[in-house]
Amino acid sequence: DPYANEPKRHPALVVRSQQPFNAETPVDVLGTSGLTPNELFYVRNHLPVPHVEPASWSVRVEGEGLKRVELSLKDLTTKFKKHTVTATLQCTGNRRDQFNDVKKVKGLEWGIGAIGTAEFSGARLSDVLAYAGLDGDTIDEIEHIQFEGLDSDISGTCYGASIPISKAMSRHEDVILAYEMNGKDLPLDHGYPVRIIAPGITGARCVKWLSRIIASKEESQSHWQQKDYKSFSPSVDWDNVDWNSAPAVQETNVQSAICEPRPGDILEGSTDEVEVRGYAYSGGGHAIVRVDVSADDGETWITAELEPVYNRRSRNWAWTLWHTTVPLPEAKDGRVKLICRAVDANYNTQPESPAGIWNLRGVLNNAWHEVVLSIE
Ligand code: MTE
Ligand code: MO
Repeated sequence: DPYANEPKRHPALVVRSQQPFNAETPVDVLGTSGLTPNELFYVRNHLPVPHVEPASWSVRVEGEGLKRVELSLKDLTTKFKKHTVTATLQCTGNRRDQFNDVKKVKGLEWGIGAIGTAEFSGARLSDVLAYAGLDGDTIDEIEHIQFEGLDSDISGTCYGASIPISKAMSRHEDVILAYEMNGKDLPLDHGYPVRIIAPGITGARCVKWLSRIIASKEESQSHWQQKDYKSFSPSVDWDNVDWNSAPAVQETNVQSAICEPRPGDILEGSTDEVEVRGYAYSGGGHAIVRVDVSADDGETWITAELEPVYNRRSRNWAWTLWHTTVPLPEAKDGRVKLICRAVDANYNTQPESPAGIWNLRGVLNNAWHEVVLSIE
C-alpha cells in the first residue's frame, strides 16, 4: 500500500481528498492567526507521503559548473547559518471553486483555505549553492535551479519543480532549505525532514521531502512545471491547449478573502453594521497597501485596517490580515453581499469577476471575493 506511511491528521482540517491527502486550513483560523498552527496548515500532496529516515537522509547538489555535494541533515544544521523567514504559502489553485460557477475546471475544489503562513527556518539556498561552488563566474551558464522530492508515482517519477536562478541566488530573496516550521521539526505532511521555501513564489515550487538540487540551463521537465501550473485565456480548453505557449507560474497575483462572517451567516433584521475580517497577500514580496470592502456591489467602499504579519521593506513574504466595520444597506430579498479586494505596492488589484480570468486548470483565481449573508 503506497499510502501506508500517511501521518495522523487534525480533524479540523477541511479535507478535499484522502489519497493523496489534500485539505484546507479551517477558515476561522485563517482570519484570526497571523501564523497558522502546523497541524491546521493546508496540505497539498500529489502523491503518497514518502517515508524518510532522518539519519540516512541527504540532499544531493549538482549541475553545470558545480561540485557534486551530498549534504546530511547534520551538515545542513551545522555547516550553514540558520535563517528564519515568515512566509505565506498559497496553492496556485486556491479559490478554484469560484471558477466552477463560470465553467467546469479540472482540479481540487479549493475554497479560500489553500493558504497558510508560518515561520520557517533552515539553510539559505544561496549559501548551499555557494558551498557547491556556484559563483559569479559560472552563473552565466545556469538559468534555473531545479528541485526533486522523494515522493514518486508507481512509475518512479518524482515530484519536481524549479525556480529562476535570480530568485535562488540572491540572499535578499530568502529561499531556504527549511527543516523547521513554527519552531518545530517540519511535519511529515509538510516535507519532513527538509523542504524548499521560496517566499513570494507559488506553493507548487516549494518542493517537499527534498532529495536533489540541480543547477541547469533548463527548467524542471516535471509534469507540474511543464503541464500543470500555468494559466491561459478563457478560450483555451483541453482540446486546443499548447502547454509550451505559457510560462510556469512563479510569483503570484494579488489576493484577498473574507474569513468572517461566513457565507450563509444569519443576521438579525435590526443589525446596522457588521465586523468583517480576512486576509490579503501578494506574491513577489509586494506589500498589501489597501483592502477595500463593499456592501453595495462595489458602489462605495470602506478601507479596512491592516494588520501586516512580519513585513520587511520590499520583502513582504507574509500575508496581511485586515478587519473593518461595515454599515449595512437595506437587505435585498433578505440578503446582503459583502465584497473585498486588495491593492498591492505595485498598485495591482483584483479583477471584478472570475469569468475574464477563467482558465482550464482553474489556477490563480483572484476575483473579488464575495460572502452573501441572510437577514432575518
Ligand atoms: N512537494 C512535493 N515533493 N510533492 C508535492 O506534492 N506539492 C506542492 C508543494 N510541494 C508538493 C510539493 C504544492 S502544489 C503546494 S501548494 C505546496 O507544496 C503545499 O505545501 P503544504 O502541503 O506544506 O501546504
Ligand atoms: Mo499547489
